[in-house]
Amino acid sequence: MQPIDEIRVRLDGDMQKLESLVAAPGAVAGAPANEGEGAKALSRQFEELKVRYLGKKGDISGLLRVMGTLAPEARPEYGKLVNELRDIAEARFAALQAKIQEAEIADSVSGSTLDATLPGYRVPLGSLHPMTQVREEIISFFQGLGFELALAPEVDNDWYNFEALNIPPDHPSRDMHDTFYVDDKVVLRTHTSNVQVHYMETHQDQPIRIIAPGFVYRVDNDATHSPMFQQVECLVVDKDISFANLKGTLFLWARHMFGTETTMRFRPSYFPFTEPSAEMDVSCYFCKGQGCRTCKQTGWIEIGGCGSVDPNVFGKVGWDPEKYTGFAFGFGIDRITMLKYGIPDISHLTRNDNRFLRQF
Ligand code: FA5
Repeated sequence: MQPIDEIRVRLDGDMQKLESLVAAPGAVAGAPANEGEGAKALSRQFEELKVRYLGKKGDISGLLRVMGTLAPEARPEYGKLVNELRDIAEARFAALQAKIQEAEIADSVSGSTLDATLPGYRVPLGSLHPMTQVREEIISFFQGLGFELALAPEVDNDWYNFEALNIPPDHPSRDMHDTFYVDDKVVLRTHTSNVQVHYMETHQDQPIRIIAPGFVYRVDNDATHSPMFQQVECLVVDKDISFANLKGTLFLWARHMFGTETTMRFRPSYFPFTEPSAEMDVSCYFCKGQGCRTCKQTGWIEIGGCGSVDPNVFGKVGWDPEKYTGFAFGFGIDRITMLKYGIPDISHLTRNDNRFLRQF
């Protein structure tokens, strides 16, 4: 065991020397005219010493290399002692390295004009846009019910935005006054319902449960209408899906979003891609259905459109309407945000005015 003891004693001596150098006042900074030299020299010495003992060709690895020359019965004990020595060396080097780093930091601060007690620069903290908060809340609610996130293009073919959704060529929503055309056949999508066609085309003959948020575009502009706004679409398709499933799902969501006192109603409506179709209203969030300015004294606020998937749409995307039924709905995220936070004009949402945004 002699070589082990010899290295242990030598290591102890070398480490003590270096440790006392590090502990000596001013050792790290070196001579004032030569600031930093002391720190560099110490680091260099530290590295050299570490390599000498712990490097691949260092003294401690060297001890292991001679293991093969020992009698087999002596090897386990020898290996144990070498490993112990290596652990001790590693711990001492790690502790010394931490001390050198601390001393370097202390040195760089002392004697300089830096006042470490001054407060730091305050980094202004932003927050998520209210529409983003509402969108995330809606998505996470539906994901909790097992809906999968899906997306569709904002610039899309006539087929996906209109034709496959059973919207005939003479439908008013196809008019230049309502829709932004890129060319005869390409439009900025006017609703997120295009996701229904994309998804059903690519996921044939299987149950579907998706939530699809996104931007949509219409030639619209007043206090509650914007030319670019966000919708969120849901589509559920399976065997035996009924209008009651739609109502149940929306009721759960409305109570989650607007509070447990919320009630809702369905008004008969018309969408070419759902049959029957309805507009969904929720009881006014502000007056609890009593009637106020926000709900135009009606006690109700319209959230969006919904209905059972029209069999013609199944036919257009190659599904069997005898086998599958489904429901879909599409809500305006801008409107829901206005409702939730009492925002009177939709343009506040896109003006980028910090006085407005800081409130969320
Ligand atoms: C639709 O867009 C249908 N695609 C919804 C749908 C999906 C029905 C699936 C059936 C099945 P509508 O045009 O009503 O429906 O728009 C839905 C919601 O978008 C409206 O209730 C409103 O909240 C919002 N919205 C519509 N136009 C604007 C606009 N210009 N600015 C802001 N929000 C709008």
